[in-house]
Amino acid sequence: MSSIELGSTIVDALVGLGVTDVVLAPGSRSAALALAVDRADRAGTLRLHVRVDERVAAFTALGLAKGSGRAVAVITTSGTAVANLVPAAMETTTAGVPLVLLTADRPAHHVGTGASQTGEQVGLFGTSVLGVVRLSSESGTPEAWAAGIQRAVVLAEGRRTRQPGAVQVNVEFETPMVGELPPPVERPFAVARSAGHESVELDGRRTVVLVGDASPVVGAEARALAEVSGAPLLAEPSSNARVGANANPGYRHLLADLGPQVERVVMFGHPTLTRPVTDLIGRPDIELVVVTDQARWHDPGHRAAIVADRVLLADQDPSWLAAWQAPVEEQRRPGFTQRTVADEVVASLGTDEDLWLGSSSIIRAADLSPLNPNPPHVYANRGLAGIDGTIASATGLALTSGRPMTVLLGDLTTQHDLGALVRPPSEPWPDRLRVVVADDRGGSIFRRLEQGAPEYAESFDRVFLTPQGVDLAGVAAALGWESVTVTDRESLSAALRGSAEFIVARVAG
Ligand SMILES: Cc1ncc(C[n+]2csc(CCOP(=O)(O)OP(=O)(O)O)c2C)c(N)n1
Ligand SMILES: [Mg+2]
Repeated sequence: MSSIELGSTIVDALVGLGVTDVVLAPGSRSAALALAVDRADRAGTLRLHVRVDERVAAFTALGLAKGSGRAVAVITTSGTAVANLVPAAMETTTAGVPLVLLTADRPAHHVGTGASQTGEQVGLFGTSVLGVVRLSSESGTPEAWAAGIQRAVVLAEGRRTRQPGAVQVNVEFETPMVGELPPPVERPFAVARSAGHESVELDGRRTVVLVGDASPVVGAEARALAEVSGAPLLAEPSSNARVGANANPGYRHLLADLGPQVERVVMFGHPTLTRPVTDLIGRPDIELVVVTDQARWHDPGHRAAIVADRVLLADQDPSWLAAWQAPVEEQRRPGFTQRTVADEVVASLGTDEDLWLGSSSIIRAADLSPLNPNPPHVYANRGLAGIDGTIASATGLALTSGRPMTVLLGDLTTQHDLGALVRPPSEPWPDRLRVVVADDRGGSIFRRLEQGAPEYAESFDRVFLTPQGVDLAGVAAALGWESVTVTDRESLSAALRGSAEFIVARVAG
């Protein structure tokens, strides 16, 4: 990828999103953008305005945007030029006027080296912008760049937030900064709706309903859509949609055979758990429909064709659903494993209970566990999938739900949050909060990642696995929890039926 391709793609995307006016204050680092907007102006696809002073350029853009109600883009070179946009950014963000600040920059590795016209441009606008999008000619693809421009324009115009303002798009251009412009590309964009009441109608092409981490309300909505239309339901463990005849816990394995036949994915929530799912939603040949009523939408593969608050899906061919209902033959590791613990815990809970899953292997194990016909509400911190604060988060939820809460998590995840086991005296505390630790003595997820390969064996234990050997049951007992250690399925099952508040399951790593 090159700077001229990046400049050209940004301008194509602005045109595709309905931007009609661009103001340019010339410079060197922004050359690719300058050449691309000049061509678009000559072709009549947008109107270019050139000003020497960036502050004047930005206020001119403000006037254009205020008059038209549409986002106007301002292009600057790197260095102090960028800071000249601050006054107009302050005014537009406060007044609710849509502006896209395209600030050309050097590649990040030049910042702080004394390279010419190079300073910290990201963060410069502080609270004067609604958000920052970062693009670089050294990484990404034209699809990714165009998707970034789409997010910037949608945010600046407040299409989903109803709060217009300024958005910075900081664009790193590597040398050579000029070259032959590639032909303009027409880009169809996801129509990001804001009203939330209208539904988008989808035809009957072969569709799967994919549900990542989602609230019980969103999970129920996703399940209803799949069941009404007869579509397969691919539901992660914290989707709250993992139930009913359209869901199959073996969906991850079925994707290998049936994935290539998928023509459309209707996605709810935030899927994060497995590679086959990430690959599916990044595929160029499927139509990705993102259903969300939030301002931001998940689309890591930059493929969303539609972003909508609600959809109606035409009936699916019954043989399509039947193919996804086939039982899956699994190869399971023998012995007492994270999978055994996940299966037991998921099966032991009922509809009037809550389950909080820790990050790392345990939530992926639960992704293969048999469906519970009367499932609990399931929660997890999947925003950034940290192993921090898991027990404290579940405690907070249990304090509002008033329902019995079981937290199921790994040993390092538990150790990370030991402070949450201290019950503050005289403070409100959940009536029934129980912790189940799948203790395999270390971060065993890393065994299944790239760093688990034999060539890194010498460093593996120290810098990835970090086995701690903490007597977690002893620590919990010292803090007043009724704790027990179990080493097989039967004793775990008995402990789950009993009164233990802190169960350590010693599993194989
Ligand atoms: C706050 C935070 N620090 C580091 C990580 C990186 N990380 C992901 S999984 C993991 C190990 C978790 O170990 P454990 O809880 O024992 O689960 P296991 O891998 O054994 O299933 C670490 C350190 C993270 N996700 N979050
Ligand atoms: Mg572990």
